[in-house]
Order: sequence, then structure tokens, then C-alpha cells
Amino acid sequence: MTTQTRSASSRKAPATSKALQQKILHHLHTTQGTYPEKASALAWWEATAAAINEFVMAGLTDTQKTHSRYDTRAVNYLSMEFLMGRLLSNNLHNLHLFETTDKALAALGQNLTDILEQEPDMALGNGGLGRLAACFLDSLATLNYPAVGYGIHYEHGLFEQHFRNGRQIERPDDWREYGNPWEVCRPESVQQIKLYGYVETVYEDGRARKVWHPGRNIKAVPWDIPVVGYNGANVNILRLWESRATDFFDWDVFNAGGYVDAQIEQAEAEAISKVLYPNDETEAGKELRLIQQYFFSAASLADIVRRYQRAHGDDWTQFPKLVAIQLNDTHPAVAIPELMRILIDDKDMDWNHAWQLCHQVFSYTNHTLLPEALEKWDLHLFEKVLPRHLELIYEINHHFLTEEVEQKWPGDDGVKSRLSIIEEGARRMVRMGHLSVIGSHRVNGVAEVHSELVKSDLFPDFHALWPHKLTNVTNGITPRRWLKACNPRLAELIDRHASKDWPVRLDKLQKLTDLADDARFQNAFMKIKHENKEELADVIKALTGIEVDPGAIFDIQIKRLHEYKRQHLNLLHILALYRRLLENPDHDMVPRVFIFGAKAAPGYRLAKDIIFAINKVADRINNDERVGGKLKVVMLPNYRVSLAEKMIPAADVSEQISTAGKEASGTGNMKLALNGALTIGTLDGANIEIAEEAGEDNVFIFGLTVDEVKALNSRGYNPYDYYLNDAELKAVVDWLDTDYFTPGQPGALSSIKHSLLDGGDPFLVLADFRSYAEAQLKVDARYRDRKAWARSAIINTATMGKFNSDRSIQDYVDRIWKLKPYPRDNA
Ligand code: BZD
Repeated sequence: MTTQTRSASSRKAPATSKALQQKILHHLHTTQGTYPEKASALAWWEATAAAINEFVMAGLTDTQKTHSRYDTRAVNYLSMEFLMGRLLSNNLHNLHLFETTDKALAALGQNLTDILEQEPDMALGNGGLGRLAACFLDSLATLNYPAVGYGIHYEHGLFEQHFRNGRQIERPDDWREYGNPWEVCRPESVQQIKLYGYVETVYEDGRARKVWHPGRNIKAVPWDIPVVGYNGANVNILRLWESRATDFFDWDVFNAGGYVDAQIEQAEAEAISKVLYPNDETEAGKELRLIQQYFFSAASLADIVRRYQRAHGDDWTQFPKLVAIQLNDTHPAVAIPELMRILIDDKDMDWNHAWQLCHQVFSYTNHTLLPEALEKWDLHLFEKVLPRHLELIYEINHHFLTEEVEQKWPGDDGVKSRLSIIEEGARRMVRMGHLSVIGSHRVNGVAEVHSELVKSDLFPDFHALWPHKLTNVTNGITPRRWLKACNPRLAELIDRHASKDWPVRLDKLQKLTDLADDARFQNAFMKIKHENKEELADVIKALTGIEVDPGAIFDIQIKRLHEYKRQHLNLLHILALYRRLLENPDHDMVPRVFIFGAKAAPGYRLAKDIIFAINKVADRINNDERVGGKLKVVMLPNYRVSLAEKMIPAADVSEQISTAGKEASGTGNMKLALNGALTIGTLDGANIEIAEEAGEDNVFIFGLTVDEVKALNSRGYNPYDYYLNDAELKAVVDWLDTDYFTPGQPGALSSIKHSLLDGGDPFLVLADFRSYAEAQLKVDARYRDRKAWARSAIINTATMGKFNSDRSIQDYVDRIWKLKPYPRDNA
């Protein structure tokens, strides 16, 4: 680490602005075929990206050479989602070319900020899980660890969100419509993926062998996206698989007039990587989803095995020494039986040897405890799509139950049925979580409290069986994107007052705590916050037409819309404030702007109703002169990475208000606190660790704890106990049942009231309401004391060092992957 750090702070830009100017012009002429007077903003973006790509590709080549020269151990990060966002700004920062490019473009009469806006977000993910994968790639490259990200080259990423009359509507995301300058197709590494069919048992030399006769063959085409480490460190690869119809085109069918049939086959093959599933928690159990999972897992494993055999042929002794495979949730869990299939069926290895290798290479990260998100596949569906894999799963299960479980709990059928990969019942199911735990040597949760709950509530029997398998790695975020790039003013202030290498040594922000009471520093810090709020106010005006006052508290809740995240708790509190203002126009409160960003899964009715409610309440409040400018509500459309980058630097308050025990970790909480927002939150996920780092005085904790939630639920929770005993709460819940916010449409918002009362309020919104409202009063009081607020904000920024994703990656390396860094030659 220290050598990396030293080279870190001494790194210079690899080009002058003059040289870069030439390169950009060169690409404008020779790759875009245009010239400055005529070029569109998009052409300037393409030309700039092409110029920067020269450095990216040189780094990539050197890194690849280094990895092959030293035959390095690498981690292969398998994830259905990588929420990369935009790449140009990130690559410029990581290569130390941002200022240089700014200057070069200015000399050409162009504005870098405007050009960066041309880039579509690479939104190949739903939310936290996908963004975590993207931050981890940044950290792996920065720390010079050999790593490959493997995923799916979706044609359409997460849908674009629009509002029509306050309701969410979805439009396809066409991120690659005009090409993507960052990716390179690698036809030489195409794989053939097989599906369906049947399994035959063949007897040879007195031995039974299984032969899978697949019913379909699909081509997996790899697209490589270079991932540039900070400081011009290594450039790793994100390899995304695109599905295509195989070349084994049925010419007979075609020539016999089966043109349409041939086309259908092509369309079916291409459907696999056509679109990202937009559900971030519930599993639909759809055949296409299972095929997506197998498609990318199998292509990635074939690629990993090919790379290994290129260097080691049939000598498998080195395999577990060189290969680590991380399963990002259970989505790629089918990689476990797939590796068994390759080793046993294709490479002729015996069961025990194959299982030993398998078990040593795999590890699995759990991201949720929500029962509806734990993947299970209908056994018959699984058998239809992957008949050989189901047999292998049976065999894995048999070995596990008769050897490991029987030894620990002899004769205990109860524990066997609880631990079995196969869930018995009216419909037999394949439990992907169990498969992942059994097939991995390490399993981790993503924050301390979450990992404890994984042990105690989700997998208690597995924990008893293998006490060392379950561990924790608290999530993190890359400070390059989430501070340096998105908040340049604050980054520059930190450069001047802490050490310059904070982007790789985020713990060094701690130095700022010494300045937390320094009036000049406080003023400088709060001035930056104010400027960031002015910029966000412009964005809000441009996107919604709503005018907000940067002098008000900017209170931000940004995350997927989900009942457990409780955007509706926030909404009820907004209604309470509104009501107080209507009852007493002189009601004393610091003006506040509540700002939301959230997409709802297209089929999640209540989540969409909550978006509608926020929009309707916003309409009414923003146009009500009686609130005297003290209250505004904004729901920004199409929340995504690039919008988060504009919102986070401008937040005063960070809303992290999930029901305790439900949010595995959260990562937006870390980004907001790092940028100087004060958290109002429950003791859930990483909020607990944020409070530990920042100190309880600098966060506003409210609500039931995990244990209190459990106790209340087992006593029997009745939301009416709260509703009937709190007049203000009752009034705001009832308000949703009128047509006050939806004139002429009474009942348009009543699904929310219904879920909170007769629906049983599964996420304890009413139970936590009063405690939340009281915590909000403390937020208000603290804000009035400008010095106290500035102090807390500074301490938040200063103490978030732990949440650097470099630290998370180092934890994975130490506890699970056991990698060594290999800085590239020629760096
Ligand atoms: O993963 C999230 C958790 O909800 C967060 O608490 C946590 O911080 C992050 C990162 O660990 N989970 C997801 O984002 N999950 C999904 O997006 C998802 C996607 C498809 C299917 C199931 C879940």
C-alpha cells in the first residue's frame, strides 16, 4: 500500500493540454469526419473519448502483459449488474487528465462540462448491488489487483423514468443507440452456450458417463470495457456478454422457405441480453431470467477455464491458486454446478477432486434478508432449461446431506430438510442461497449488523455447521467518483487542508476534524455547500420548473422506491409539516426542500402509488402560498448515477430511514455523509457504522432497533395502536383518503393508507412516525445553530474514511481472495 501511495501523490498528467488539443482535433477529423465549425456536441464528446482512449488502451495493454508475464492470481467478479454511470469524467480524473482536457477543449472553444453531459449513463443495474460492483472495479484497478468483472451486455439498461400526471411511466433505455466508444468487441473469445435438451447415461469401460444433448446453442460475444485505476494504476477489464444466434445457421430450414423461423430463432437468442430485469428485490421466476443467469455464468466460466488452460493445460493443481470467483448475490450461483459440469463431463475429473476445486474458488456475497428476494427456482423449470445441472445439484446435495449434515446431526431429518438445496412442498424448488453457501468457502454480508443477521436469522444451521464460513465485509464507495469528481470544490478545499492523497487514503480526511471548530474553515465548507445547492437548484428548475431556495435545508432521499425504505414515512412527515403550517402560518421552522429521486419496479403497484403521492403532494404544497416558502417538495425524474452526482454534493440532510433489519447496508448513506450531509436514520445496515464513525452527536438516530422490531412483531404489531393514539399521525394518514391532493379523484392515494392500516403496515411506518418527527425537530434546531451544523457536517466528511471501497476490497483480499497487487510494467 505504501509504495502505491507514494507513487500516487507524485503522479503527473500524462499529456500537456497542447498535445491533447491535437489529439482531440485529430480524432474529430479522422474518426468523426467533421471539423470544429461543424461538429456537434456529441461529435466533440466522441473525439474527446477517442483521444482519452489512447491512454486507456495503452494502460490496458500493459496491464494485460503484466498479468500474463507473472501468471497472476485474479478475482473474477460475477455480477448480473454493473451500474457504471458515465465513464469519460471518471477516466479523466483517474488518469489525472481532467484539468488538461478542460484547458484543451477551452482552447478549442468548447466547454468540458457540457461535453460530459453528452454521455449516456451506462445503467446496467438496478441500484445498490450494481453500483457496488462498479465501485469495486474502480478500487480493484486502483489497488493493482488482477481482476475481471463479468456480466451481461444488455442492449437496454434500466428503463428511463418519466412522469405523466404524476405517475411513473417507463421508456426503454437506449444507451448504445449511437455506439459506445469505450468498448472493444473480442470475437476471438466467443463462447457457445448450451441450453435445454436431455441427459443420456452412456456406459463406457464399465463406467457410467452422463452426456448432455442440448436442445439449443447460443453464441456469447464478449465486449470489453476498460476500467481505469486512479493514478494511472492498472487498467482492468469488465467483460460483458452479448447473446447472438449461433453461426450453425440452419440453411436447410432457410432454403426451404423457413426464413421466418430462422428469424425467430435469432430473435430468441438475442432476447437473452436484450434487457435488464428492472426488479431490485422480488424474483419473478421467469425462464428468461434463469437463462440470463446461466448464459453469463457459463460464458464467464468457459472464459476463465480457457485463460487458465492457455497457461496450464490439463494441470489443474494451479487452478485454485490462480482463480477466485466471487458471486455477487445468488444470481450467478448456477456457476457452481457449471464448473462441476466442465470438470467432470468435459475434463473427466472425479467428483471429489472437482468438488474440492469448486469449493476453493467460489465465494458468495449476500445482499438481502428479504424473503421475497431469496432466489428459488421451480424445479421443473430448472430441469427443462438445465437438465444436467439439476442432476449435478442433486448430487451436490446428496453428498452434503449424507456426509456433512449426517455427521454433525446424525438422524436429524428436520435439519436435513431445512438445509437441503431442494425445498420440498407442493412445488419443489431449488434454493439458490443454499447452493451458494454449500459451494463457497466464504460467505459475506455487507455491513456488520447485516452479517450478524445472516448468521442468526438467515443461515443459522449453516453457521452452526461451518462457524468460519460466514463473515462480514462492510460495503464502500469510491471516493474518486463520489467526492473528487462530483464535488470538485470540496475536493479542492480538502486538497488544501488535508493531505493530497486522500483519494487513495480516505482515512486522512480525519485531519479535518481539527478544523471542525475553525470559523474560517466552517465558512469555506458551508460556502461550498451553498454553491452546490445553487447548482442543484438550477438542475431542479430545468428538470421540473420548480424554484427552490438554496438557503433552505436540502433534505434528500435517493434510492429505489421500496416499502422497506419507507419513502412514505418521509411523506407522512412532510404532510405533518404542511398541516402545522396551515394551522399556524407563523409556525416556526427552518425552510426546507424535500428532494426525492427513485425508480419503482414497473410491476410494483404500491411503490408506483407512493411516487404518484409524492408528486401530487408536491404539486399542492409547491403551489400553496400559505406555506410562505417554508416548504417545497421535489421529485426529480429519472434518478440515475449521473443525477446522483449532482444531488449528493448539495445535500444537507440524508434520509436513511429503512425499518431496522431490512436495509442490508446502503451505500448512498456513505456518499451523502462523505459530502457533508447529516444523516437522519434508523439503526440499520451501515447507518450503525456511520454513526460509530461520525459520533452519535453528528447523526440523528431514531426509531425501533432490530431487537425492538423483532419484539414488537412477535408481540403482535397493530398499526391502529399508533394511528388512534396520535392525532397528528391520524390526521395525515386520513388526509391521503380525501381528494385534497388529487382534486376530483377521491381515493387516488388511499392504497397507501390501506397498506398502513388494514394491510398491517409490514414495515412499521406508523410505529416509527413520532420518533422520526421528533428527530426532524432536532435537525431543525441544529440547523439554526449555523456553527454547530457546520461542525457536524465537517465531522461527517472527516470521519467517512472507513467507507472507501478500497478498504472493502482490501477486506475481501485479506479475508477471502488472498490476492497480491501487480502494478503494471511501464506505469
Ligand atoms: O445491495 C442492495 C441492498 O438493498 C443494499 O442495502 C446494499 O447496500 C446494496 C449493496 O450491497 N441490494 C440490491 O441493490 N439488490 C438489487 O439491486 C437486486 C437486483 C436484482 C435482483 C435482486 C436484487
